[in-house]
Amino acid sequence: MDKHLILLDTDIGCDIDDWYCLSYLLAREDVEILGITTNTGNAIKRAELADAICCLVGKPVKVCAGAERPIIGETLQKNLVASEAEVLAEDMNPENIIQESAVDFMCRIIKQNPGRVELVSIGALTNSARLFIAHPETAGMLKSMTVMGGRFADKPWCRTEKWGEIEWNIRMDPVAAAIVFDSCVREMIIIGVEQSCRMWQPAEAVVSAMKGHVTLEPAARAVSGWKGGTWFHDALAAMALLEPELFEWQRGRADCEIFAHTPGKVSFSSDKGVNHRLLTDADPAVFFGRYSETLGIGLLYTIPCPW
Ligand SMILES: [Ca+2]
Repeated sequence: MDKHLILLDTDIGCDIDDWYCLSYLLAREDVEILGITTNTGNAIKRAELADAICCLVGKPVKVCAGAERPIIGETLQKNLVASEAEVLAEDMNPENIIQESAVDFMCRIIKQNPGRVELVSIGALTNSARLFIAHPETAGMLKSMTVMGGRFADKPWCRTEKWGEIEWNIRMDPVAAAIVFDSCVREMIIIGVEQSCRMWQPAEAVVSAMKGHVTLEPAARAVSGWKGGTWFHDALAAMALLEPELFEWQRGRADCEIFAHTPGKVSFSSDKGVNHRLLTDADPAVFFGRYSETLGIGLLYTIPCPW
């Protein structure tokens, strides 16, 4: 069986769903993570956290710290500290982090595996956009790129007052998003927040279900004091890539505005002949069922997201 060769670009460290996503990828027998890059504030600490999580399951992965700031302007990321890293402070080993620019690191991995690498972006798109600027040929050498980002539709469960008009990952670097959506990646897989925000569970259910799991129990420690609940946006993105048959899709083209008064506003035009694919329906019961089965935990979908 040919494994999925994944290159993961993440802002792990201050929103727990990156940790849920990485745990899902590590649990899949059909996945080999070729490398991890990090982005947004304190990227080095985020890299150390990602490395520590991989080491917990005995699957060390090459990890490299990437861009902390967007391509243009200052970062909007207020939480510059990767606070979740404190949970694994004793497991961190800064010497494991690859001392190379994230762009060179990504380029090398893609060129060593032409046509086979699946780039999964679950944070700001800065590293990917910088890669495509410096080495335009790498976009066409990817097997696919998965983007967790954008808000493409109004849904009763994804109201503007809660989620804003511009989704977080795109807001972190709208110019990078425009470059990525405009690139010549062969298969662009897009998960908007209007679907991912449905993947929510109360914190107490998560803490209870994750008890005893090698990578998820420390994640549960990080969320144990949280009021309300916890989202699984990034884990949905990984599952949508690896198990697309579980979900509904539409082909078309995604775009990101950068010159309008709302930079970061995205749109999607339906077109069967275009190589962008947007997730249009994801059932939370199906998602949590598969997530629990893959991780061997008892996390069941109990109540819908109250937002
Ligand atoms: Ca993320």
